[in-house]
Amino acid sequence: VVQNHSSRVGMTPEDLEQSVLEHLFYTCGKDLRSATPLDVYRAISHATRDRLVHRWLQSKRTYFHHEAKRVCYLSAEFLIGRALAQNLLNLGIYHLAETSLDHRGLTLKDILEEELDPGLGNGGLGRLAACFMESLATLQYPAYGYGIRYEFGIFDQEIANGWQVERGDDWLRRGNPWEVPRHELSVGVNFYGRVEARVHVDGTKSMHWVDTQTVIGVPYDTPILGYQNNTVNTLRLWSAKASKEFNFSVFNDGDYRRAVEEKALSESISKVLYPNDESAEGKELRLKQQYFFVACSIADIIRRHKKRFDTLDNLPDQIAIQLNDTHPAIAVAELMRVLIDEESIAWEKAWELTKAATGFTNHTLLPEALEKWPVPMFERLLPRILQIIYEINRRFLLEVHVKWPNDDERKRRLSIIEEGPVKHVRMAHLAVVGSHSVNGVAELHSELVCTQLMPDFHDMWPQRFNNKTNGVTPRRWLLQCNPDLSEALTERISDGWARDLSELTKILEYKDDTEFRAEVRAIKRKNKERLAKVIESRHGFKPNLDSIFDVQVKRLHEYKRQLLNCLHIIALYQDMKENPESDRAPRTFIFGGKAAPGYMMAKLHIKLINDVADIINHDPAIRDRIKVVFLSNYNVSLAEIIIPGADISEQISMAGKEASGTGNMKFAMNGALTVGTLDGANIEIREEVGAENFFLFGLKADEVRGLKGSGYNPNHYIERSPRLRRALDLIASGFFSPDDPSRFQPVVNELRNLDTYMLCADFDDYFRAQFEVDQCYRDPENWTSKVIENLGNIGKFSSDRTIEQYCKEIWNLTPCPIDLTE
Ligand code: 26M
Repeated sequence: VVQNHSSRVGMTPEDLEQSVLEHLFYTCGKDLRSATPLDVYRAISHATRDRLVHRWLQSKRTYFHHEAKRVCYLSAEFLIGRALAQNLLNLGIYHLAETSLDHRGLTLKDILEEELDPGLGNGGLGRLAACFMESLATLQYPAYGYGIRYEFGIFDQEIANGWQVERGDDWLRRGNPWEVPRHELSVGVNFYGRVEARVHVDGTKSMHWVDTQTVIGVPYDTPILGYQNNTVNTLRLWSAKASKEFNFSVFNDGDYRRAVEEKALSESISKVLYPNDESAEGKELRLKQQYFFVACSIADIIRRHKKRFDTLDNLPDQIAIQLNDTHPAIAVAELMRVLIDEESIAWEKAWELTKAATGFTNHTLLPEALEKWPVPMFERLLPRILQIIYEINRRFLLEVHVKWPNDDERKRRLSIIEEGPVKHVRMAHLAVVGSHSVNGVAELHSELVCTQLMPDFHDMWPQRFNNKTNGVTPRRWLLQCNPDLSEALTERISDGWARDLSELTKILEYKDDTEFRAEVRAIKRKNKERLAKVIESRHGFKPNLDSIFDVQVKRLHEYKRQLLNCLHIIALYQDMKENPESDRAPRTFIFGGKAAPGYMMAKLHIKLINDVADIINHDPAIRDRIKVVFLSNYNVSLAEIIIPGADISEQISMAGKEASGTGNMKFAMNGALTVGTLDGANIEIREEVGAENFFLFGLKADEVRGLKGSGYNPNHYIERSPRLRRALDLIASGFFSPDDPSRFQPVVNELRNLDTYMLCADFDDYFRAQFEVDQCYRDPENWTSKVIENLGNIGKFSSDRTIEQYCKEIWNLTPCPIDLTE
């Protein structure tokens, strides 16, 4: 029975109010008088979820009946952010909910704050997966997201005495109204054990992975709704449960304590997200996590396929599997294992199916981020998978041999197995060999994947490599986070931009419209006010709304160069102290971002920023011409407040290191101007918005490479830049750390001796670009016209465009609209 006509899912104000009251009563066990804001949040969420259910079922039915090809997006991270506001907007009942609550003296904005932000990702890669899921639903493509239901997401960051302190993120403590467990679809996953070869009477041989320890994967489904359509796709996250049989046997041995211990050990697999971005540690639990969610997902994919078809021959016509970085790359071997060991398909056929189904996206060029697993560990944990990888490699190296006979050096470079005192499995190699498509995430990055990261693979299969420049969803990153700007746009160019962001070019017509310009400025001021209130509540002072809000929010990493930003602040401070009359625009420097807990240098950079803030913010000579704020616990919901309030977006990575960046896009979409290097997607953003509307500085990627090659010496630059020298000397003198004058020696030493990320080479040009920002800001009309040029030309960076390209050029998907009356 289709439920779309019942009042339980009706869209009138009366229906919605009725549903919320019923959930308050029956789901929360409360009446209006005793309801807390959390109860109201839960009731509204359930009422909203009810309105997704029939769309969800109808989406699944439609995909099944139409035999529509789907994409399975495998990702260890989905940084989805809060769900309620987004679902209300996509359902088209946000304002309805707002007015309903209003009538009862409640504010929707406050209720939304009750939702805990699911932090199931580290940063860009996880957030990209979330934007992709939203775009896929909006464009009506059949899609499943597969990942891990971490019990603890990315840690909560507190700042104590200027240092980062980590706290566990118990994001499920208030329950989660958005997920539905599907116990009946649980999957068993094997670990350890050994492989037995059995020879059959007909002479054939089969392999059996035996004496294994089984862990159960329980799927939890979250609905992903498209923007004002009926498509609801599924994000399926796996949670680890100890298996019964395994427990029983131990219980029967009478060792109760051990039984409980081993149960806890099994369930630790999905316990916590690893908080390292861009650095891979060879930890066994991490490999367990990867195989766990991949094996569950592959089993689920095969089960669903077999329910509809009696053959696996058409698997690649029905599903596309996309690997979000190498974290799920083991899927290549696992799919081979299932096809060969469980479905008795011959190797050649299985390999053809696997390659045709699989695509791989690379997100980083940093060598320390490339995943490789020690063979001994791999063999103990996943003996059958290792065998299959060896066979994949043997056949692959044979192919290399045919193409380049007697080139052992090339074979060594290409091999999936890295030789050495301990052999390692190179996951990126496995992913490239097992895929029909390999893509980078911005033009420059994709180019560097071919020429620097994997030149031998590119030599071998040039057609396999392609680019898909990242994008972000305009529903969350404009419509939801910036309602005033959204309304101003819609008033001028109607509401089509939210589905087709290229329509933003229509706003360029209003570039010289004084009224629109004034409105753009007023909106920015209001968003700065909103941000200023957050700063005031946490830091006890309210930033000057006339100052430039200069923002760098992203994970802390040396290559992203928060330290360069900090050096600029120190230099500006010294200039002002020396020349108190110097007439520069007041600025509020805002930082946010988490450092990996074991990344000592990044943590020291946080401390430096906070110590610099402490001195400068309290220097009476500076008054409020410079303020520095490090906002703790940067996450998706904080980004939704910070980004619309920014005047300047800092995108200052060393050229060639930031694969794409996606924050850069969000800022430009919200009326900030970029100070940036020619790195990642910055290059394409500048191309789109125009060089005159972008503050460019710094070395280019090939210049960085050239300098590195010819022996880079930071002292060469330090000697020539009095400003830089003075800033470094000030840090080294202990001026910012009087309680521990040598605290920042490691920072200064790194810059003077190595300067791995070439801050010294870029410093003077950065300072110059920042001076131009200053000059420009003094001319509000000029500034505003640059802001509008950015807005009007940012359409390319919608994840809808990115997803259309994946669908056409890699996945071969066609839209499958959902008709509720069918
Ligand atoms: C690896 C091993 C163990 C634990 C964690 C990891 C790991 C986790 C996340 C490694 C890398 C991770 O993320 C990398 C990442 O976020 N890359 C960013 O991807 C974005 C989306 O494509 C790009 O915009 C960014 O430039 C890129 O840095």
